[in-house]
Amino acid sequence: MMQDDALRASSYVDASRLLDSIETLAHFGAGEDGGVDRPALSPTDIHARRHLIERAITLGCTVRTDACANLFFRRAGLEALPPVMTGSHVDTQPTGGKLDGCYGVLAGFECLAALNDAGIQTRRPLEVAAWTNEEGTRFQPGAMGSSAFVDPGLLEHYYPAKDGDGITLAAALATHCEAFPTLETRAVEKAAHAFIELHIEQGPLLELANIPLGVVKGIQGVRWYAVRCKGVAAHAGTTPMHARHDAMTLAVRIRAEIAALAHQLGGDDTRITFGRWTVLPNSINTIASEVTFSIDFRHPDPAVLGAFDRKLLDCTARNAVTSEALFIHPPVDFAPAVIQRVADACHALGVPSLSITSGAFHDAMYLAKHCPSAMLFVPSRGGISHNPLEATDDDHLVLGARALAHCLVNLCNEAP
Ligand code: HGY
Ligand code: MN
Ligand code: MN
Repeated sequence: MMQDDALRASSYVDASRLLDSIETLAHFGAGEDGGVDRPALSPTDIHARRHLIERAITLGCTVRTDACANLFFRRAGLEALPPVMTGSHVDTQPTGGKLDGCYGVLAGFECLAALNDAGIQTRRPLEVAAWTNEEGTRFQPGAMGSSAFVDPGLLEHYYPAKDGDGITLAAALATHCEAFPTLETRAVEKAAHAFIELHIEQGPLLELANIPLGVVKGIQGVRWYAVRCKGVAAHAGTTPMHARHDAMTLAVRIRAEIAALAHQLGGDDTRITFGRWTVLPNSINTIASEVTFSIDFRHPDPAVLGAFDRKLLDCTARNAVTSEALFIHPPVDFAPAVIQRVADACHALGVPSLSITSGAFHDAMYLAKHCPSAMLFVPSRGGISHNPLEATDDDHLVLGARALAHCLVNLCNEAP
């Protein structure tokens, strides 16, 4: 009977309802280039959250939040057992797409609607989460909401984090409270039964393999640093080249040294990015007095990540510049039993799947500390993400939601 419910739920996933919900959410922060710019806890994020809250209420869910403005949309179960959770994030990169994070939240909503349409009651509650500030572009580090859900003690360290306008996370959270004054707070409960995050792959592997679903066994490790290089401001026209202390010249040299040591340590699996540069005074005709650049280093091997930390410290000390760690997370292995549920769902739908390790980090990396967790991927067209051109074939989006529904129902009906 339970297995029928899993297949029935997946068959009630409504393609046009899911695809329409993706387009509707994308309106909040929509750019002319087809992308989305929805910074965490910004006015556009607040509007998007209000839309989700209203939709969840029409689906018969209870809606709650927590001290980090995570949103929890819960469908009651027949028994007061720990819930099965799914979901992702709805904040985006500045030049983001409409699927990164949003797809996982909206596919969770689609599963709620499919269960309602199918008249299926599950043993356990099913709870869809929208985690705050996963991207970490407005406030560092990334995955703030999910990490604070798993370890509430982190929040006091997050409160002073400032965005580019000097607004603190604490102030942004207060604005969220003002926007939703009657939202109930989710009580801190014991661990959920399981967590599954459905997400676009954001890379090329599924498309290259021509396989529509990815069974994600883990996530590689990540390091974010800020490196600050000092110089001396001086006149661009009068200062002889030999007399300059140009912070940009120093920064470019150190960037090259760090890139070389990363590739030496990490080989072909190295992923290093220097994505954010702040130049002072940032004037065409003044030699830079200070240049701060970011490092985003990823690798699946914890030994390589540790060696990178040490060599970076050595490099910055030798060059008399400073580095600040913004985000450190080791590689994560997901729970075999939940991975199996994901693989079973792909098999039940008669769809080939590929076992994959995620190159991107996700909220599931923290939920894996809270309860048995795993992820499910659908292909990204051209492997493109964090770009307005981010896209996934409609039939893959629908297939991912069907597989998610299948997993969730089976997990929701597992005995204590
Ligand atoms: O950066 C990441 O891996 C995620 O997409 N925020
Ligand atoms: Mn994401
Ligand atoms: Mn992202």
